[in-house]
Amino acid sequence: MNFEVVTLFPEMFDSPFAGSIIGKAVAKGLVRITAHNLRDWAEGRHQVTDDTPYGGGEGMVMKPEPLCRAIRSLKQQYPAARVLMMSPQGRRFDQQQARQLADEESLIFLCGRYEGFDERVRSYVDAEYSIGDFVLTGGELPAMVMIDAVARMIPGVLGNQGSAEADSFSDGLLEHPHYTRPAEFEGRQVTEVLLSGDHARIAAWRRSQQLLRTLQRRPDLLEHVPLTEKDRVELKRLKEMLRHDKNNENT
Ligand code: 4GT
Repeated sequence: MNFEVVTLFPEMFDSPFAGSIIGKAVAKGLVRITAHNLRDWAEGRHQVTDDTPYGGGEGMVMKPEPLCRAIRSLKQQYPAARVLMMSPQGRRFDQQQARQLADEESLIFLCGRYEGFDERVRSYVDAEYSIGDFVLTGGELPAMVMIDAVARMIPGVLGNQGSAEADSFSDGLLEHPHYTRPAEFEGRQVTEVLLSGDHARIAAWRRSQQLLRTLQRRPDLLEHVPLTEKDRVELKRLKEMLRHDKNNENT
């Protein structure tokens, strides 16, 4: 899969994907990440990419011509590519979209700086994405976040395919807790279930822990997840357990 990034700071993309799992996927040829300098598509001796806003006001606006030339040139090279604009006004990026975008052959990321893009660039864009309700100084970090989340969903990128399937959100629930050796750490024992070797019991415990975690930390997620009848029974038991714990808090 090709990730083409248009940015004023291409060097920002060097180290984040150098080592690590994504770096290995690049080495294996599963993923290609190319950062392009927007300046290369700017005109004149000074290769200006920004200008003052019409109507006045603070800051600078990214000129439309260099961005549109960049899009045209990259689309010529990758005709199937989807053009994604990084923007706090975009639709919220989530795991479901990471999975969907991983099916694409090529993605073009537009990273803004200053006050953002001239509005007319938006008509050359397929989708606008935000990674959360906060403002950053540029779209580069959001693009890196999206590239990491999408790339790890490509078959073969993660060593074992099971870990992508077990991720938080992959089944709509948060992940169960993880433990490794030692079995006792600072007086705290790993639950006997995980040491039992009884795979059915371990699976049931983990599912219950997923439900409990999600109930305690992200109850909003429970409104959309498909739950089995067994899940519903367990969830009811967990809710009663929590209600009972709460009633005993003040006694
Ligand atoms: C936040 C996000 C984003 C920014 C986000 C244009 C100039 C936007 C700076 C850029 N901030 N981009 N994509 N929450 N800032 O995703």
